[in-house]
Amino acid sequence: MSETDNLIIALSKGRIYKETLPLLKHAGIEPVDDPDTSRKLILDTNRDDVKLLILRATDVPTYVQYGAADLGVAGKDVLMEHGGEGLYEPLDLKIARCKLMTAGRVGKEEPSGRRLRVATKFVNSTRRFYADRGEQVEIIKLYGSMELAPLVGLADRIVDVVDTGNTLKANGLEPKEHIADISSRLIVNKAAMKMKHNRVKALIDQIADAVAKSQ
Ligand code: PRT
Ligand code: MG
Repeated sequence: MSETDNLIIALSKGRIYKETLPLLKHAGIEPVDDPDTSRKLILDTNRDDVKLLILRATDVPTYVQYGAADLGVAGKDVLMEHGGEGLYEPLDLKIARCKLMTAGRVGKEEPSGRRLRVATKFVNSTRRFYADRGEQVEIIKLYGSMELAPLVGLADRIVDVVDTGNTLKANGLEPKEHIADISSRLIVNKAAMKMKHNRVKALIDQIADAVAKSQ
């Protein structure tokens, strides 16, 4: 890894890509391929030495941790699950904002005589949240469509990110407890921060400037 190697930035498709693009543009980086129409997973940019990796949101911290990408953009929800090993988190980008919450069926009481069952893909954050409150719960790991679990009796509660709350409402659910405010963060591989310091530092400064101007 050296100052002359490519600078690789890991992103996920969808809202993070869309909201990161203007920040990168401010830093002089513009993709030449469009991830929505291209099947490429490595996108070229207007800068010969900068490439974008398009990944699943939950995989972004892993690629950056192992140095397969130098930098990345990931939701705090995803970072709290990952644990942050091998990463610096120098910047809150204040994009893709939402809240991590518990939710359950409207008006439904907590079960008596047994532990609360909580379905989620955020098992670490969920374990920590209930442990901090001294509550013993049973956590059921799901990979998607958490909203379904309380409707079919799989769980009493879910833990998920909520933005407008429309998805919960449409499924007869309501938010219960607030766990954390979420936004996306710029993350940097620890070795890249040293070995590619000039370009990484310049990029962080330019993106910080873009964030400040966007507020
Ligand atoms: O979709 P995929 O399975 O590929 O992965 P992902 O859901 O992790 O990726 P993506 O792109 O959907 O989300 C990336 C990041 O955006 C998340 O890690 C969050 O930090 C952030 N974010 C912000 C959100 C939302 N808002 C959001 N509303 N992520 C997901 N949602 C989903 C939520 O899970 C629920 O299904 O949208 C639905 C709720 O929206 P409301 O507006 O109805 O409340
Ligand atoms: Mg999604």
